[in-house]
Amino acid sequence: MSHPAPSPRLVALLRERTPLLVLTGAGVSRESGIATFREAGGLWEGVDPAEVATPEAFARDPRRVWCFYDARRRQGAQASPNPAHRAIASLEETGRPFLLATQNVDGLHERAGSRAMVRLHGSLWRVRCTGCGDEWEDDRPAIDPLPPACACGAILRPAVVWFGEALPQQAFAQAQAMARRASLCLVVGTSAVVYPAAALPEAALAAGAYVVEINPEPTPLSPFASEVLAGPAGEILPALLEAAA
Ligand code: BV8
Ligand code: ZN
Repeated sequence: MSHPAPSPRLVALLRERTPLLVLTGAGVSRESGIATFREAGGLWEGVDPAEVATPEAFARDPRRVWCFYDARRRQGAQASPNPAHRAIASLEETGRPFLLATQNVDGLHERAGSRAMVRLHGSLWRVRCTGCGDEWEDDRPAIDPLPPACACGAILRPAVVWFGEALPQQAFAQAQAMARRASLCLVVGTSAVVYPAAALPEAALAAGAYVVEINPEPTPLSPFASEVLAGPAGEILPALLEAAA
């Protein structure tokens, strides 16, 4: 399938050693077989986010929320990083100032080797106690019984950021700082509707960055992007790196 060729400006910027910010959403894991949220067949089809991705939903019915996340853990455990994750991981090895800010909680960027990264919406593979506040890695593919309990007796929650909850302060501040200094910002696989993550490309544009959207579909960001490469990230990103090699 032919894809749009990157502009000479984008190829030149990729070859430079100037600061680069990459922002990703669920679309970057699509080619790993993980459902996105807002597309047809996505996670929000038939499931109201207010029922499974808010603190109120969890207080009302922790087991129902845990079933939603446990299903995603099972799917995530079966998935592997795809060429998009690997291309992004290779971008941080160029020695330029680099940050990956992901909205994804599936852990595939980490498994592809990304290190210079922040998780804006937490992790599917971490749990937090609603009682004593302890938080730790828990990579069991399936948790039984649900909801799991802490040694202190309180129930555990997924350590993800739900609607109405603040993003991890340090992670978001790091992403904002890079948005302000980046000369290039790649926005990959996000519908750009969830704030404050969706404000990062706007901040990068305002600071004069060249903002490139990589997504098969248009989003609210598309009209403002410096360049749009319409296509699947697993094909577009490797081709982009090859063009800039
Ligand atoms: C906050 C949990 C304040 C983790 C998620 C009214 C009431 C309440 C809140 C609000 C409101 N109005 C606005 C808000 C704020 C709200 C918000 O923005 N709502 C939107 C929906 C209107 N934001 C919040 O509540 C945030 N917190 O504001 O707190 C505050 C401040 C201080 C103190 C206290 C409180 C919290 C936001 C995080 C919410 N958590 N999920 C999880 O379960 O994963 S959101 C959910 O959407 C995911 O986290 C996901 O990361 C995020 C964004 O979705 P995308 O990743 O973009 O995925 P999507 O399916 O939408 O799009 C996929 C894209 O990929 C598509 O464009 C598709 O075309 C493309 N694609 C498909 N295939 C490919 C591809 N691209 C490339 N290659 C492919 N192959
Ligand atoms: Zn506890």
